[in-house]
Amino acid sequence: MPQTVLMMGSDSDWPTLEPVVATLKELGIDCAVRVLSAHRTPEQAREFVQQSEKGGTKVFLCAAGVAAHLAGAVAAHTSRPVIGIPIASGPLNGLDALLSTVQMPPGVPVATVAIGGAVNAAVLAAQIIGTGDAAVAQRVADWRKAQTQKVLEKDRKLQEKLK
Ligand code: RP5
Repeated sequence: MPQTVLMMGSDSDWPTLEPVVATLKELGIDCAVRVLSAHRTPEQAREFVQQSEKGGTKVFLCAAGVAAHLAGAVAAHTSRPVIGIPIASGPLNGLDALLSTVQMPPGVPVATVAIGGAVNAAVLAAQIIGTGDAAVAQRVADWRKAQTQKVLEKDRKLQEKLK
């Protein structure tokens, strides 16, 4: 089993989530990707979570839109960290999914990123794994340094244009 799994409520969520997999890849972390819904395939979702946990998956990333219960349902079945990604897929543009994902009862946390926060979900997963893996922690630190350099370069180019 890979170190992380990304579960999404529908394949219609995938375009928002491609950066999760791309960012995890940049950070050298493998990821299984599944379409499994808290409402439409509850038994299969539970089985997959339990198998993944047994297989050694360290972090679950769960994305859903509208009445977004996937991350919470997954958190109910594992004591591994769960990161929730609310998707802007309905008429409320993700505010419904944000509140459905973040408002967990005490004792069953879901670390919820911003609506559509795919990159942060991947970086957070890497940071969690990095607490027990020095190579991953180093790759996260390097990735953040590269991000800083990109911003400084953008600023430099803008200053050139404004001269
Ligand atoms: C949610 O309902 C999914 O995560 C998706 O964001 C939304 C719409 O799903 P589809 O009707 O496109 O399958 O459960």
